Amino acid sequence: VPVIGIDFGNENCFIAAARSGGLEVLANDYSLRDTPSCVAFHGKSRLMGTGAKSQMITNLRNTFYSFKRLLGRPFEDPVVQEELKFITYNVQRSQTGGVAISGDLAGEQEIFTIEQVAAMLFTKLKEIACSALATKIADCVITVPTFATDAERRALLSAAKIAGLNVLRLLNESAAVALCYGLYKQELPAPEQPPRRVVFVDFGQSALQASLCHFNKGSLKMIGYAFDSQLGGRNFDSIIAEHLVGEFKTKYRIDAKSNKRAMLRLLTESEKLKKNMSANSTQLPLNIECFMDEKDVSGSMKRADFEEMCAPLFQRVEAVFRQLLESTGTNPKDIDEVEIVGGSTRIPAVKTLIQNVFEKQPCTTLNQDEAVCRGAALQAAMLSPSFKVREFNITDLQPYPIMLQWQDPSGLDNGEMELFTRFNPVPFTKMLTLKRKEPFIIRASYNGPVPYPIREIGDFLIKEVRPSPTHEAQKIKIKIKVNTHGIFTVSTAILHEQTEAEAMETEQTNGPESEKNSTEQQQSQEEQKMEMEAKTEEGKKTEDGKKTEEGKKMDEGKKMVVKTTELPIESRTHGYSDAVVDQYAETEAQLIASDRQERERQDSKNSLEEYIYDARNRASDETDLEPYLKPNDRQRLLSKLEEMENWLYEDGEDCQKSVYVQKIEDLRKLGDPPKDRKREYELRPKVIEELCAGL
Ligand code: ATP
Ligand code: K
Ligand code: MG
Repeated sequence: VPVIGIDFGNENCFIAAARSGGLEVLANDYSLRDTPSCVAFHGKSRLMGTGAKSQMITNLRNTFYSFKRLLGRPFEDPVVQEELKFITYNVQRSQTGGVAISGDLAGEQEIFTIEQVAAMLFTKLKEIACSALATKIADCVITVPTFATDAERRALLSAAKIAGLNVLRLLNESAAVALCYGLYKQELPAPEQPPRRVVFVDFGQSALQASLCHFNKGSLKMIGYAFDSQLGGRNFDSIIAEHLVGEFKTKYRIDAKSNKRAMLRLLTESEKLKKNMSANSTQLPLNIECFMDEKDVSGSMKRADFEEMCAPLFQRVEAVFRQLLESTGTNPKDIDEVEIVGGSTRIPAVKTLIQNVFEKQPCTTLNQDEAVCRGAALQAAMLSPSFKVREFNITDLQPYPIMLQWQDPSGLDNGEMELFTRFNPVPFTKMLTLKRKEPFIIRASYNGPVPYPIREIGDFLIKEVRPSPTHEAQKIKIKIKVNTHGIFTVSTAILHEQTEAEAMETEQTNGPESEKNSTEQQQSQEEQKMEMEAKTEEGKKTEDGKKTEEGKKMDEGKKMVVKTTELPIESRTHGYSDAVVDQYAETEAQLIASDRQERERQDSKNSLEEYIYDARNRASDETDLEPYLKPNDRQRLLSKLEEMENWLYEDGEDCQKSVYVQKIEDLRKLGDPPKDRKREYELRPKVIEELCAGL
């Protein structure tokens, strides 16, 4: 069974498949390897990918794009408000406070959450993979920006689930690139030798990410991430466009900003100009016909002007590179190589900055556009039981420290600690031990600024906690993890109760704890575990690396045992409940069905149209069917065809599939007999033909 890796970009998606033959980047229904992250409503059906992008300029209100960065965000988020500047479709606050879009679908004004829109794109990506591989596909790895927070990761997972994808792992984009490098690079240092130290720079359409990774044979270890989540190729396009808006104002007395369509065209042309400037340093033209007020406009620019205009952006690029060095305590001399991916690393000034900061020429060992999806497909293959991939160990990390706070209803033992530091490996599990008599809440939040308006990750209510028979607080061991998707969870809470025992002196387990442990280990062998005991009496925190064996600690002869019980946990996190995701999945399935219905309807309408043209041409062709029709029959057929054609453009414009099928049947009664006669004649054995000729 093939598995796929999806690079979900803000501008373009790429899909790679792993199958027995190896790794392959898939082409879509337009034979293109990049599929625009674009969804549109067009009449009765949806268009996704290339089809959606190509009709965008004539269907602005119903074409949805640039939604990757809106997933999981509250509508009031300044980032969302900022994104709205790039957007020409209608956006509103969703019922749950997130982002929703509205558009015309089949004559109705429909509202969908932004996660549903992303799911529509995933439906398309899934279809592309299914048709390219000629089999059903569900298992995949999807990449996510390294800086994506818990809420955004949950939203992305929901979107994939709505589209019926089974996400084996949300993989950080930089980790995907690193994995791609690690598996293809020959001659990596042996495990006991100093690692090969590689910086990866991914500069896409909406964000800049840099990472430092250490490689040995068979393993990679992420050391640090730095990024500017609000700086991408589109920011350069905007600066060029802004400049031209100013020029057009004085030159043509046109205010381009007053017209959304004009602005979008200007941005598109500015992007083209930007790409041309990457290859040429001479003065380059920009022309747009019939731009506004029926005026043609033109402008020009050269690379030096562009670099001057965009200097503030280049400073931000440099800041990210320097931050990577600083946060990882790395000297440029300690870096062996810098690899670049993402479309915006093609800008010459970005390469110069890399050279300046890291003191080496950037390399393009990897395919700049496809490294992310290839890495994702490799990870998918590694996680799928149907593949045997060379043993390769990935230690990824998460870029933000996570703080835990827990309250004591009595108010005496409130506490907090930074449970996960910045650059803590992922996935990672920690054990926290608390003493409690009654249910309590653990709150997780990011301990420092994140590119998301809310620092809280979630509240986790540990239920059914009870005091000991002697009314004392009891030990509760809580398993906390940042899972393989980079999502924070409180996975189990075990109450350790001392009880008097009759005969047994061993530890009893009520909950399925031990079982769970082993399955978890199977799931991620690289997962690291650490235990810690948290005590907050007198404000002290102590960490304890060893597991205390309860049974042995008991005084001998007292016949006390520890009974463990798994406690229910109520998680309140960002994102949708399973029930809502299921409901959205149902809606998506209905939309897929109605798209298919509409496609079939259109197909049968087209068949009728074709039949009419074909029959008319052939009936009038003396080298074809004309000799096989009596003049009266021919006249009848032609007028029937004309009648049908008129019907098609009037009442027949918009009918059910069955109506067109019936009309074709009706036409056939008149149109097929001459065809049959001709065929019969041509197939008639030569002998008979000769016989006839002799008569
Ligand atoms: P993101 O990673 O931000 O989600 P993405 O993965 O869709 O976005 P990419 O496909 O890596 O983005 O890059 C697209 C960006 O690269 C666009 O802004 C595009 O203008 C820019 N780009 C592509 N080619 C060139 C070039 N030759 N010179 C300058 N910029 C380029
Ligand atoms: K991409
Ligand atoms: Mg990208």
